[in-house]
Amino acid sequence: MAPATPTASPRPLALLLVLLILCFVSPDQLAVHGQPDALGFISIDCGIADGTSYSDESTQGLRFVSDAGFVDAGTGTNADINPPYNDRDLAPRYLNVRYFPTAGAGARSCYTLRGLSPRARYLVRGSFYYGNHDSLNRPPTFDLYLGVNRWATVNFTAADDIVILEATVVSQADFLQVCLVDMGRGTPFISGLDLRPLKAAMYPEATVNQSLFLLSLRRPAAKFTVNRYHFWRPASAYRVFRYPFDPHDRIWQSYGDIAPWTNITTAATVDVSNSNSSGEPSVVVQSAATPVNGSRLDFSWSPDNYLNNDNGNPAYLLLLYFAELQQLQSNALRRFDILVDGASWNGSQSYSPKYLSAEVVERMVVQGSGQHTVSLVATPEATLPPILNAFEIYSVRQMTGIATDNGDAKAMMAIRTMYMLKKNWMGDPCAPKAFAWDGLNCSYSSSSPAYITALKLASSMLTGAVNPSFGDLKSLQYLDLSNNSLSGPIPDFLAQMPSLTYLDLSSNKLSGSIPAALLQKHQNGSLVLRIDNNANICDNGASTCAQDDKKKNRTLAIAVAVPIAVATLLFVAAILILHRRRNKQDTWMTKNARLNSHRERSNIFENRQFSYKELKLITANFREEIGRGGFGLVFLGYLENESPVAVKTHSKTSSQGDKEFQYEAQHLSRVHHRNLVSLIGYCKDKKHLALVYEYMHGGDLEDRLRGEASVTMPLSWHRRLKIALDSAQGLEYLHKSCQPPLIHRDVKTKNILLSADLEAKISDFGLMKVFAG
Ligand SMILES: *[C@@H]1O[C@H](CO)[C@@H](O)[C@H](O)[C@H]1NC(C)=O
Ligand SMILES: *[C@@H]1O[C@H](CO)[C@@H](O)[C@H](O)[C@H]1NC(C)=O
Ligand SMILES: *[C@@H]1O[C@H](CO)[C@@H](O)[C@H](O)[C@H]1NC(C)=O
Ligand SMILES: *[C@@H]1O[C@H](CO)[C@@H](O)[C@H](O)[C@H]1NC(C)=O
Ligand SMILES: *[C@@H]1O[C@H](CO)[C@@H](O)[C@H](O)[C@H]1NC(C)=O
Ligand SMILES: *[C@@H]1O[C@H](CO)[C@@H](O)[C@H](O)[C@H]1NC(C)=O
Ligand SMILES: *[C@@H]1O[C@H](CO)[C@@H](O)[C@H](O)[C@H]1NC(C)=O
Ligand SMILES: *[C@@H]1O[C@H](CO)[C@@H](O)[C@H](O)[C@H]1NC(C)=O
Ligand SMILES: CC(=O)N[C@H]1CO[C@H](CO)[C@@H](O)[C@@H]1O
Repeated sequence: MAPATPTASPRPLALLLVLLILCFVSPDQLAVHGQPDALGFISIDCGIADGTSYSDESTQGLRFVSDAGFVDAGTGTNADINPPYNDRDLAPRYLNVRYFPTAGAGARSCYTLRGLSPRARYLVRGSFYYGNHDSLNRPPTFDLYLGVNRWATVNFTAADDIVILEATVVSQADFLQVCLVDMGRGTPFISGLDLRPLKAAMYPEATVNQSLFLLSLRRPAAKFTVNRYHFWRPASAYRVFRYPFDPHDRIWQSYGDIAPWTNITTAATVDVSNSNSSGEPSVVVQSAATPVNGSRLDFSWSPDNYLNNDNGNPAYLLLLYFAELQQLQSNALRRFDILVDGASWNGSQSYSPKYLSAEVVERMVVQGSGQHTVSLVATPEATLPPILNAFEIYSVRQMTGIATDNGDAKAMMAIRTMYMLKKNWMGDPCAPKAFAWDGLNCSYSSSSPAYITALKLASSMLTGAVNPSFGDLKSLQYLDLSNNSLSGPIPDFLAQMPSLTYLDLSSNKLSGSIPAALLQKHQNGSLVLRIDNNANICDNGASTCAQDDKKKNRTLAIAVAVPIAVATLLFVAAILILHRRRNKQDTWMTKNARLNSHRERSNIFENRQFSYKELKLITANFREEIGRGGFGLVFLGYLENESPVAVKTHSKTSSQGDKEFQYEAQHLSRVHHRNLVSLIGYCKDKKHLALVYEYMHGGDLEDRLRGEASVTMPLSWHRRLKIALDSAQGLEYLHKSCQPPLIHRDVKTKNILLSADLEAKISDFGLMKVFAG
C-alpha cells in the first residue's frame, strides 16, 4: 500500500507562515468586524450566526453583518422569532435577536462600535422586536445606554411591537458603546444596531455634551416608532424612505392617514440645496400634507415614556420641512403662521414656502413636561391653506455622565481582549459608578474624566506577556498581577508609568532582568516592587540580560556558557555516580522537609542592608555555626518573619572600599534563579562584612553524599541526575543571563546546596569579588 510519502514536509513552512502572520497582522486587522464599511456604515443584524452577513434587499444591498466582533464573545445567545410573529412581511433583521440571559439583574451587556472619528456626528439606531423569541410570551423592560448616559427605557406593549430608537450624537472617542441594562424585568435583547456618519453641518444641536434622541411615540397609522415623518401617499403602501433615498439612511416613514388632512404631491424634483445642512432627500419633500377643508394644520406630542420618564422638564428640538409643490397663480397666496403651543414661532413673521425649493425651519427648544402642539395657521390674506412636507421631533438631552478617560478605557478594553477576561467587564470601565468593572478603583471628579488608579488582577489566570496596554494607564498607582502565569521579560514600560507606586508581579513565570529604571524606583523608595516566585529573574543592576541583548552578546554568552554547563554536568554527575550507594529507595523527601519547604520559596526581591546589631539579633549573637567557608564562619539566623537565613561572615577586615562591597553585594542580590541560592541582604557596618542568604534545609551536596552511608536516605539515580541538571542550569544562568557573565571560580559539591525537597542551588558565586574585591 502506498505509505504516506515522506516528501519534503510542508509542515515547518506552514508553521513558519502562521507565525509570520501572527507576528505581522495585528489583532485589529484580524478582527474585520467591529469596523464601518465603505460607506462608513455599521449595520448589524443581531442574532444571525457569528461571522455571517447578507445584503439586504429593502435597502438596495446594504450589507448586514452578525454581531461577532461588536459584542464580547460568549455574552448573549441567539434566538429566532417564534410563530406567529415571524409571519409578518419583515426585513430579515427582525427575524432573530441576541438576548442576554446570564447577565442577571443590574448587569450591563454592551456593543462596541469602533473605527469612528472623534468629535464627528453620527446617527445610532437600535431596533427591537420581541416576537416571543424566548417562548415566555412576556416582553421585557430594560434600559438602553449610549456610553455612560441613559438613552431610553425599552418597553413593549405587545409581543409584536417593533421599537426603533434613533440618536444623533457626537462621539467623544473613536469608539462608541451601546449597552443594554437588565432591570430585573425580563431579559434584555436586541434585533439590530446601526451606525451612520452624518455630515458636519447636520444637526449642529448635537454636541459632545448634548444628544438628540428621536421621539419614539407610537402613531397608530405609522409602521415604526421613529418620529420622522413624510406625507407621501402612493395608492397602497405606507412607504418608508431610507438608504439609498437618504444617503444617511435615516428612516422617514409615512405619517399615515388622518381624516382632516390630504396631500399634495409633485413629480418634479425639489431642490434641497437650500437646506442641505439637514440633508433631507428630495423625495421626502415631494409630497406635503394640507387640510382637507379649512385653513390650519395641527399636530401635537407628549413626553415619550421611553425617553423622558426620568426628566421633569424635557426639552425638544422640532424640525419642520417646507417646499411649495404647486405652481401658484399670480392671485394665489400661501402664507401661514407657525405657532408652537399657541405662540408664534419667531417674532411674528409669517411664512411662505418656496416653489420646489425646500427649507427647514427649526425650533431649538420647546420645553415643558406637558403636551405640545404645533399649529400652521393661514394668515388672513392667504388664499391657500398651509402645507407641511416633513418633520422630525427630538428629545434634547444633556450627556451629564462622565466617562472614563479615553486612553484608560481603550487600554482596559485591550487588556480585556488580550487576556480574555470576562468578569463584569462590559461597557465603560469606571462609569456609571454602579457598573464599574470589578478589580478597578477609579478616581471620579465632576469636571474631568474618570481615571483608573488601581487594577487588581491577582489570580486571574492571565497568560502570555505583560501587555503594553498596562503602560497606557497613566494614573495607575496600584497594579497587582500576582499569582498568574505571565511569562516573558519584565517590560521596561512598567518603569515609565508615572503614577505607579505599587507593582506586584510575584508568582508568575516571568524571566530575564529587572529593568534598571524599575529597580532604581524600588531602591529609592518610590515603588513597592514584588517579584518573588518567578521562573528566572536575573539582574545585574546595570544592563540587561543576554536574552534581550544584541545577537553578538548572546552568541558569546552561549559560547561561554554551554561548555561550562556541560563540564559542570559531567563533573557533578561523575561525583554523584561515584558516591552512589546500593540502596535505591526513592523516599528521599522526609516529612519534616515537606513541612518546611514552603519557607524556601525565594524571598521577595529585596536588597536589605543589615546593621551589625541586627545581625547579632538575627543570629542570637552568632550562636549556631552551620558552616565554615573560605572567608569566614556561617551562622544560622531567623528574620523577623521567622524565615531562616544563613549569615556568611567575613573574618578579616577588608581593605575594600565601602562602595565596591556594596556594589558587588547589590549586584548579587539581584541574581535570581531557582537553581541559585538567593542573597537576601548584606551588612557593611564599620569593619564587619557579611552576606545574608536564604537558608537551605537540605544542606550541601558534599555532606549529603558523605552522610548517605550513615543517616540520611540515599539519593536515587533519578534524583542524582536532576541535581546535576539543576546545578548545570544554575551555572549556565550565571554565565548566560548576567552581564557581564558571573564566573563561578569555585564549583564543588560543597557549593551545591539542597533545598528541603532536594532541589539543587549553587551558592557562593561572586563571593571572591565581593569579599576580595
Ligand atoms: C411600560 O409600558 C406599560 C404599558 O404602556 C406601562 O404601564 C409601564 O409603566 C411602562 N413601564 C415603563 C418602565 O415605562
Ligand atoms: C462640555 O462640557 C465640558 C465640561 O462640562 C465643557 O468643558 C465643554 O466646554 C463642553 N463642550 C461643549 C461643546 O459644550
Ligand atoms: C449646500 O452644500 C453645497 C456644497 O456642499 C454648498 O456649496 C452650499 O452653499 C450649501 N447650501 C446651503 C444653503 O447651505
Ligand atoms: C368643511 O368644513 C365645514 C365646516 O367645518 C363643513 O360644514 C363642510 O362640510 C366641510 N366640507 C368638507 C368637504 O368636508
Ligand atoms: C423666522 O423664521 C424664518 C424662517 O426660518 C426666518 O426667515 C426669519 O428670519 C425668522 N424671523 C425672526 C424674527 O427670527
Ligand atoms: C480601592 O477602593 C476600595 C474601596 O474604596 C479601598 O478599600 C481600597 O483600599 C482601594 N484599593 C486600592 C489599591 O487603592
Ligand atoms: C492562585 O490562583 C489560583 C487560581 O488561578 C487559585 O486557585 C489560588 O488560590 C491562588 N493562590 C493564591 C495564594 O492566591
Ligand atoms: C526614584 O527613581 C526614579 C527613577 O530614576 C525617579 O524618577 C524618581 O524621581 C526617584 N524618586 C525619589 C523619591 O528619589
Ligand atoms: C389621502 C389622499 O388624498 N391621498 C392622495 C395623495 O396624493 C396622491 C397623488 O396625487 C393621490 O392619489 C392620493 O389620493
